[in-house]
Amino acid sequence: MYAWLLASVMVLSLEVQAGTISLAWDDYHAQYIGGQDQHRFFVLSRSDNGGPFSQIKIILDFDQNVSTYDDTTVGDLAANDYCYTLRAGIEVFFARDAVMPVSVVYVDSQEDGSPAIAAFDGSLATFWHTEWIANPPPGYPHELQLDLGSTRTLELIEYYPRADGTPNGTILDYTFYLSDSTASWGSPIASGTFPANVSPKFLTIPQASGRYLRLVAGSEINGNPWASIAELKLFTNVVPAVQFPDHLSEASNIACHVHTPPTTPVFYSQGSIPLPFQADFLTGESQESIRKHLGEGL
Ligand SMILES: [Ca+2]
Repeated sequence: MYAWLLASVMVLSLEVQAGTISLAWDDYHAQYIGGQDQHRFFVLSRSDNGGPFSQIKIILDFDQNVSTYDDTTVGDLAANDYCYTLRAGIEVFFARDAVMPVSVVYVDSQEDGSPAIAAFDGSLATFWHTEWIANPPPGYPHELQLDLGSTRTLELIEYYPRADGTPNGTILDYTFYLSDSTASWGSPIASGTFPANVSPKFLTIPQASGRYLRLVAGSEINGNPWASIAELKLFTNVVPAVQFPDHLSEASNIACHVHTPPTTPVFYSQGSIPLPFQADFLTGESQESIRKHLGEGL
């Protein structure tokens, strides 16, 4: 197995694992696009066995600095070649389908008047709040489990903190699980730390499906013992409206898996301009094959 990469706008690299090609990139340049109401995304395209590049995935980023993607749709890696290229763009708005929870499976704590169902009743004016009248109130971790009614694929979770001007209960550390069984949650689909403010939070979910959604909240933004959610909005079939900044209008990175590697490093140029790619060669493939892939990739 072997990989090479060509870097300009974003460095793109890959590693081959069993049945999967794992891509990673440095999105340093992409950090300069987007704004308060505009979010980054990446368009990943793939060429199979020297064929034309076609889009295989739009990877939503928001402000999460997403920099990896596992392509599990590849065939036999010992017999096929794959090349990838990645573009960065700005999301302006989305087409997307809402996934509506149907019931609460479990909540560890809820105050009278602020039940867990208020976290998905469609109103930002109502919210789930853990008990706060009790002395002392129950502390973290707090947990919420929702039934989506059937096995669903989630691509996007939006967390809206309280909209009434108080930050009380706004979750800082989070872990989400999605499973068909509340007895076996598996690995988290998302885990991390939200920005410590009351702005809406956006989480992209790569290739996850299940009937039950579980949130384990680890802390509150001001260190208080409560958790609260005005709305937890869930979406699938998310398609951003694409907008490419001029300076990122062309993909100029490429990373390839070639099933029969070359024996020695080979360097190429396009016209008189040296190509800034580096190669890690393990065993033999012809220079013509590398040239072929490189030429078609550009
Ligand atoms: Ca609500």
